[in-house]
Formats: sequence, C-alpha cells, structure tokens
Amino acid sequence: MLHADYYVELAKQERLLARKNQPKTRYNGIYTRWEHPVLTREMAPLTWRYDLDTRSNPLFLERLGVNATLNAGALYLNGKYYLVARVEGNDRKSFFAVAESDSPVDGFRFWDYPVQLPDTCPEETNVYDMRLTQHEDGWIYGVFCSESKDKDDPDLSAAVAAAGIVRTKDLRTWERLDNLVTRQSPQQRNVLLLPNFVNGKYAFYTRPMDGFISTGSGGGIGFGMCDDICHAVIDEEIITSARRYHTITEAKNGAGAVPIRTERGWVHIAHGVRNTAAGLRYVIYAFATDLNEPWKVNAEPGGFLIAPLEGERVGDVSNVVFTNGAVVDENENVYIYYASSDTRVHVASTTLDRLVDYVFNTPADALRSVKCVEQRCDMIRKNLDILGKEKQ
Ligand code: M1P
Repeated sequence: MLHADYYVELAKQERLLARKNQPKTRYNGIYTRWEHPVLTREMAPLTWRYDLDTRSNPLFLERLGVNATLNAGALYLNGKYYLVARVEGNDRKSFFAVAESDSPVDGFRFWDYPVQLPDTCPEETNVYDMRLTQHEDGWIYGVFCSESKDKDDPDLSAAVAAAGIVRTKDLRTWERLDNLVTRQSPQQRNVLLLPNFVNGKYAFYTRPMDGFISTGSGGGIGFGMCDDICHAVIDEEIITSARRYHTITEAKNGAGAVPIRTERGWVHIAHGVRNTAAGLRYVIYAFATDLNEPWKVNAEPGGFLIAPLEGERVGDVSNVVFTNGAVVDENENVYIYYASSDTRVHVASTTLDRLVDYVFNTPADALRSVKCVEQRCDMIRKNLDILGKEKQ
C-alpha cells in the first residue's frame, strides 16, 4: 500500500499531462505562441522525486526535487516528437531527459529514466542545453555544454565551459565522444552540429568565449569544421552572425536550434543578449546562412523573433527566452521549443514558408535611430498610398 498522498499527486499530474494546449490569439503573422508550457517541473515523474517506500519515507516527503525543466533539444522522428530537456535538480545540477509525444504541442511525457551519460569526464560538474542533430552519417548527435570548475582560478565560482558530444541511434544508448577542441577559443557554449557535411567535413556552429559568462573578444556565432567527429578539433572559427553595438546581440549571441535547410539557405533560430539596468535580457532571433558556404550570413532580420512576454518574463533567471530545439514535420509545419526564464519549456508554431518569408523579407537592423525611422516611414508612406487608393 502506497501513501495516500501519492495517489493525490499522481491524479494532479495526470490531469496536467492530459491538458490540451491551444493557440494564443496574439497575432503577428510570423508564428503562434501556445497557451500552456509543454514541459514544467510538475511534469517530472513522481518516481524521480519521491521515495515511494513507506518504510523509508512514511511521511511521503519529496527527497530529490526537480527545480526546472528548460532548454530542450528537439527531434521529429517516425511521426513522434521528442524533447531532450535540461532538467535541473534542487541541487543545481542539470541532467538530460527524453520526453515524447504524438503531438507537437502537448502530451509530452518523460521516459522512466533520465539519460545516463557515460562518465568519461571526471572533472565535469554539470551538463546542459543539448542540441540534437540527425546527421547524414546516420547518427543522431547531441552537442551540449560540459561545465567544470576552473582549477587554475582560485575564485570559487570560476568555471570552464566546453562542448560535449554524444551520439545515439535511439535516444536510449548514448556513446560519449571527446569534447570539442577549438584552438582559437578557450571556452565554448551553445555549440551545434550541422546535419550535413560541408566539403566532406563535420561542420559546427560555435560560440567563442574568453570566459565562462562573458564572451569577451568572441565576436559572435562562429563556424568551424573538423575531420574526425570522435576527436573533434576545430583549428579555425569564422564569425557568422556578429554581435553589434546597440542591437539585441550586443552583449552576446549564440546558436540555438539546429539550422533548418531551405532552398534559400540554412535558417537559424538563435539567441541574442543585451544588458539592461535589470540585468541581461535574452531574446530569440533568426538569420540565414548560405547553403554551400554556411559561414556566410545571407539574411538577418532586424530585432527579435521572440521576446519574453507576460508570465514568461519571470522565473529562475528572469527576462530570458532561449531555444535549442525546433522541428519541421512532413507538412512543413515548424515548432520552435523555447524556454522562458530558465524555468519551463513553451512552443511556438509556424510554417516553413512563413519563416522563410520572415527571414528573407524583414528589413535588417538599420543600426541608428534616424535610419530606423526612415525605414519605418518608407513603409508608412507606401501603406498610406495603398489605403488612399483603396478608398477611391
Ligand atoms: O540564463 C540564460 C542562459 O544563459 C546561458 O546562455 P549564454 O551562454 O548565451 O549566456 C546558458 O547557460 C543557458 O543555459 C541559459 O538559459
């Protein structure tokens, strides 16, 4: 016989998991936000949090709490939607867990066990933010942040971020490969692998950083290639989408979801960060790179695609939206999974043609107020002309 409160909690969780999602009515034509988060900490199985043995836990206390479910890599495979979420325990350590659904917008359930990565890096303290790439070599790769204490720095908080690499065929058995080495950059976070070879090599988007938090001289999202994925070394990184003064990427930016291949180029859904009096503000933005020379940006709309809104604005790290996963189904519907304030995962949906239209036809950032108002006035003039003709 289990504790009576177990049944109460289980019933509550089942109601939450069965809840149907619905689109929000706010319109911009570009994408639709959905009402409810697709993953929250309340969805973590009770077996992960409570010891159900009434002898060792007679009062049914939570033993291993889950603080947040956030930054999820995403995959659409054989008609099912998979999220490999970052799950953060109350102890601040993150781990990965697979949640699966038949629907892109609700019904995600975690598998019985979280991912148990091979323990090949004894210095590694924390892992997070996996990007999932279905590579043309036949493997599914997961590239994530592998964080360790910086032993050379006496500061207790000093850490080193590197890109860890794993691969799998089924999301159940994971093979750990060597961490990525980038010769030009001491630290890396927000690294992802492109699904296709480029000139016969594995191609990564990187984020060169001087330190753990600050990118320092790192100029933006980098691009680099390597021959051997099992011992990946990038000798040279080329900056693609650059950080710029007084834009949404001034403080930092970083690759997000694995780029989507379109006829006009690779579409990237990334994040940009700026500083404010209230701290860093993270938004999601988009850009495209050339199909043959994927280090070259061929479109970059000005401003953000998704910014924190309403309840999304508050959480463990407030004023943040962040994505590391998006999927495209066979009907070219696109689902962008984004976390808000490092706390829960939401979904926004669009279609490939809308996304491509947005990326290639939205004006670039004009970079100065006077130019931005000119840009806007050009559109207003055209519109008033159209409306005038409409009245005649
Ligand atoms: O707290 C916001 C995000 O901060 C980091 O992103 P970046 O490296 O660009 O600063 C990441 O650690 C991410 O997990 C987190 O959501």
